[in-house]
Amino acid sequence: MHDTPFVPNPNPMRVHYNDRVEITIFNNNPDGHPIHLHQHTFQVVAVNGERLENGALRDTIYVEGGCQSVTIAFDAVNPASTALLHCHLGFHQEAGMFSTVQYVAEEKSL
Ligand SMILES: [Cu+2]
Repeated sequence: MHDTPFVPNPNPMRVHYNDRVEITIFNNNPDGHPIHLHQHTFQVVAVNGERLENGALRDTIYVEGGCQSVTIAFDAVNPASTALLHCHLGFHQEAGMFSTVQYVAEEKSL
């Protein structure tokens, strides 16, 4: 099934070690997408812009179709490798729903 070789993402999301990272995933498609982040546990902190008090801890979140959004937050504490962020449906992945989170070493500008 996965004959396509891994191609490094030319435009990864860049994070610094110990950052608290928030990502909002918008789904303007009619299909839902199970979005999976490797090597981190994230918290669901908002659904459709509504902040949650104690959102679930997950490594995959189903983002429903029809202009729904989910915001996840995670601590960037696993710099061992590039973390993959992608839809878990293979045919969506192969169509391009695939990104990466890359740790960068530079000091943050204050
Ligand atoms: Cu998908």
